[in-house]
Amino acid sequence: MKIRNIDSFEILDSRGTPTVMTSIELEDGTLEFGYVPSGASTGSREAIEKRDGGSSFEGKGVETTIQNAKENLFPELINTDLKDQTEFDYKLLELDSSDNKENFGANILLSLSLAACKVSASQQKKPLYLYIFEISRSLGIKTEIKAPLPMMNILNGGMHANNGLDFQEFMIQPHGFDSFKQSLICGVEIFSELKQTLAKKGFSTAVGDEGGFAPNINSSKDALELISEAVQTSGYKLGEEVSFALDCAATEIFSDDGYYLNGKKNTSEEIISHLAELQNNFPISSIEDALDENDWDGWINLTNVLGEETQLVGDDLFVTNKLFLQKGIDLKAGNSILIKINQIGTLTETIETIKLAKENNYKCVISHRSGETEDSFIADLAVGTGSGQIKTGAPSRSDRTAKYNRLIYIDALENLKFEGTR
Ligand code: 2PG
Ligand code: MG
Repeated sequence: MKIRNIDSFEILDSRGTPTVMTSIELEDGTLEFGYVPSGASTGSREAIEKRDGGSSFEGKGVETTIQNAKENLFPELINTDLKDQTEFDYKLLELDSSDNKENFGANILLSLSLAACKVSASQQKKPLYLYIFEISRSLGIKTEIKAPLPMMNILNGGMHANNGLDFQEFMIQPHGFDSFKQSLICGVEIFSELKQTLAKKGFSTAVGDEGGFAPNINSSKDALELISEAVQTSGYKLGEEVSFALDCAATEIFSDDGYYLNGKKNTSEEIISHLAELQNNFPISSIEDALDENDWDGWINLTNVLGEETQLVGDDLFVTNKLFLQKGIDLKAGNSILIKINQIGTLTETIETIKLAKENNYKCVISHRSGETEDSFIADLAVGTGSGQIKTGAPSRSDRTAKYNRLIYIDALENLKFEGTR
């Protein structure tokens, strides 16, 4: 069906930073919106998020970026036939025609790509996750719809909090359950028990960017001890029902000469030993960005040492880009990938990367950004691509719970298969 109109708006993300929302209206009046998230600890190879510079919003405004798209991009799309997501996304790439989407900005392109997907699903009266499932199948992913295992970031550090924790995310994976809902309930109960544990010890229970607590502590061991205590007091079995997942976001602690933990310099071998030691003391099932985005040799070593037992997730390393994922596959660096739609900038490319991962037995974790919106697209993406895991923050703050709530709804409708056990 033909596109009747496209419009874009400068809105705010969960940190109050401007972002893009774009509407696409079809000839029959069907109207949907694409919302774009934004990261704080970004990989240098991510598709370009275009901002205006200047003085308003400390240079982070997107009004001029939107104006440019209205004048030079939208007229090329209005009145064209929106038949197929892949065709539409490839057209966006052709019209942008730059290497990393710097011409119009990945934020503009993603807002269009998501709006196109949502408006097509609505027009065809299909639930979004089923429409995404169809696209996935058409791109060759052999999958079924299923509920993802939540990876809940209940204790925040790094760039997402102003405490002394060098690692960015301390997550729980409630994997020992038969359904998504039971797994979620376990996560919620541990989160609320953690609040009591922190309060009893005199720590702040204020939350960081992803809804997790941000107590003023400065060691990973202390963080994991506090969470272990909360797991045990809430009656769940550590290791059997719930494991830990870390996002070290190591690109942020790396500078030319090494990795800095509490001001002390470490080599990549020392970081690997540190993680191995943490793993001897705590049930850590998954580690994301253990090393810097350019430390490929370190990643190969890490994968040799920990990869047999541990999910090693590349975020800044792969930036949801199949070229870097292919490099990782060839080098045997990591064994899993974080999937962030705005790192690559179109839905088609996102799904192509998921396909490459699945074909090479790399696990996929669909992920939010630390700057989110109320949109829950990634919940449908996780179900529709059968990706198996989702990372979308603590069960706190609507920008995070919107995704969990959408999953609760889809699960209730579809009685989704849930592969909780790792
Ligand atoms: C990450 C993300 C999301 P940001 O590093 O994995 O948790 O953070 O969006 O700031 O890059
Ligand atoms: Mg990360």
